[in-house]
Amino acid sequence: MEIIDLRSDTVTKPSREMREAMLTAEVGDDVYGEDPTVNRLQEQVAEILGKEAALFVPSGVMANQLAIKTQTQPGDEVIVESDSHIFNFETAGAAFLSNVQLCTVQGNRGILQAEQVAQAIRSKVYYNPKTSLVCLENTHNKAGGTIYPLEEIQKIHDLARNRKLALHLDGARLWNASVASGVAPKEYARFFDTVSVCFSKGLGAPIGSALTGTYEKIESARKYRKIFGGGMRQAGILAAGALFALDHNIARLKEDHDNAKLLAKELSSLPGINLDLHSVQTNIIIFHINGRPESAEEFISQLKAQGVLVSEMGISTLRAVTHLDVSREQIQRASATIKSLLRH
Ligand code: TLP
Repeated sequence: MEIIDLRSDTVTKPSREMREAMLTAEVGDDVYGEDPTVNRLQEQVAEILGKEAALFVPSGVMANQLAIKTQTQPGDEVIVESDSHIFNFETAGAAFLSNVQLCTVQGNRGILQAEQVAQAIRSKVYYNPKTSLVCLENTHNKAGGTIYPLEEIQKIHDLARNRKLALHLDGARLWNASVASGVAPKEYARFFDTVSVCFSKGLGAPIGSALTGTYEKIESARKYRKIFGGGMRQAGILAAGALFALDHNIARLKEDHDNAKLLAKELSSLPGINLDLHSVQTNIIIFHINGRPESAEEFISQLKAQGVLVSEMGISTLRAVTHLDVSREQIQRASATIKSLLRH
């Protein structure tokens, strides 16, 4: 049976061409800073994001956690959106690794307004935690791949500057935001002190993320990367996959966005499914089932038996993600499978 895997855009496998680029990569020991391919990737990413420096890391979680570690002190507080990846899916890493507490603020489709952030900043009384960092997520995963409006980012940036807070962007899917909105990654990145980006989601590389920022912050992150166990040796093999992804797989994200819209439209017309079409702005579809099947878990196992994989995001909430390993035709087939399942 053919499997159509819509659980995440992380499930893609490197293409033959990407593997060839990895096979022929020039390598060296990156702990000594001597891997030419890693260095090239870091320079290229810094350039794309308009930052002084970039650090190649094994995962998106490590990039976010390094951003928190380098911009807080133990006992500080970090403002994040309630549905953010940092709060929900990073195994309490901020508490574990940086000894900080997270202050969650509920956004609208994952988007925070500057006034909400302003209200969450602690006043400077000695018994209050010190607010030191604000983290935004663009696109916002759990909200359904929503895009941050640039004007709101600018307002949050101005607020952060006035209140002397650092601002980090979890840009695991910044590439998607950029392709869908037409706003260059640099344009988003200029409002943030640090930005993380990922090569192993929509871009299809097997491994790797990067954290970008000033020389000073990235040097500090390099030290913590080593402490966290992320100092890699001949990582140029991986960096070559990421470079290939940057060169070949950004513009094509539009296909994933078109496929997501097609699937979302089909799903939203089905009785028994609730879906906010306005939130489907990139490659993620969050939808809710009401009544039958009774739970997301049951729906997932019924769909799996038909060869369609989606993921659970709550008791009755599911997520489907489009990516470079699913074609339009497969999207149509997945949609037909879901339709027939709901009819029975
Ligand atoms: N997201 C994964 C799961 O962890 C939910 C997925 O399948 O979408 N930031 C954002 C916005 C993410 O969506 C993810 C991964 C990460 C960071 C972490 O990246 P990795 O998995 O590389 O550590």
